[in-house]
Amino acid sequence: MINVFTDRHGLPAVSIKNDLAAALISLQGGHVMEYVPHGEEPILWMSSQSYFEQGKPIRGGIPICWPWFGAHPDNPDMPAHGFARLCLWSVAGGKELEDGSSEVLLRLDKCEVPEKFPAMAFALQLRVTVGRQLSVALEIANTSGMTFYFSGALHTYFNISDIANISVEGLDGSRYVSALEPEGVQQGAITFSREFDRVYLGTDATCYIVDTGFKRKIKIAKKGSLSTVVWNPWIEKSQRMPDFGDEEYHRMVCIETANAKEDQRHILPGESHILETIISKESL
Ligand code: TA6
Repeated sequence: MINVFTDRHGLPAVSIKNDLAAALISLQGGHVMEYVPHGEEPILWMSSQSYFEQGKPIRGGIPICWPWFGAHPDNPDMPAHGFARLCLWSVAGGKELEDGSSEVLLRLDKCEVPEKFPAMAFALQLRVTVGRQLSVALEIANTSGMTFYFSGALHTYFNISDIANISVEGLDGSRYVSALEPEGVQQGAITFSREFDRVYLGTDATCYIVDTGFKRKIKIAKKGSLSTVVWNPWIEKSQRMPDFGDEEYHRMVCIETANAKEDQRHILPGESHILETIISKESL
């Protein structure tokens, strides 16, 4: 069942419930906020301090970072991670699929705060498929007469039992860059003992969050991406973020399906690019 309603924050939202899972999407930012396979711990994490206001990013779930990842390359006045997550999206369609999953289409054709952002002729569509797995596919169409360049990410926050109980597999041997440390090559699985913020490059690998506390693996496959961002803010950065509880870093990790850094993309007039993350749960 797919239901469009106004949520308790006064924002338009879409709830999805079927025999396999439940999900919740805010039209603020085209933002998948919740995904819960029946009988499972939630797969996505949401801060208890998140803003839920039009024009502000939601802290958790799957923020859409577009048309730039991180700080704007030229203009420090521009918001981090682009404007797609700040705008109000619209529902373009929804249907139940034969395998028991549900599909919702959202669209963003222009940003609601155009005076601040460069005129870009684009059409964004987000295809969200909820069932045994969660697929989120951002389709970027160039409706202008010129080639345009962009970077971005599906900046997914995952719900974990505790940062001490997890490791991340799939990036062994991948080169990374980071604002926190010199660039390097990943040795083995990733574990966490401090602020961690790496962009792995040249990788189309599927990643796994191995969580011994929840006795599960979360599988993160992807398409249209050769960069993966792994982030945990740890305590000092958590304390600096007003929409992030000081101790909440224990319960989350970001594994982001990206087109970041050297993996920025360009789209010729009339063409499009799809960035897709496919998330599922496996037993340990
Ligand atoms: O994806 C990692 C990152 O770029 C971190 O550096 C941190 O800034 C995080 O994104 C959150 O960014 P935000 O603008 O949502 O606070």
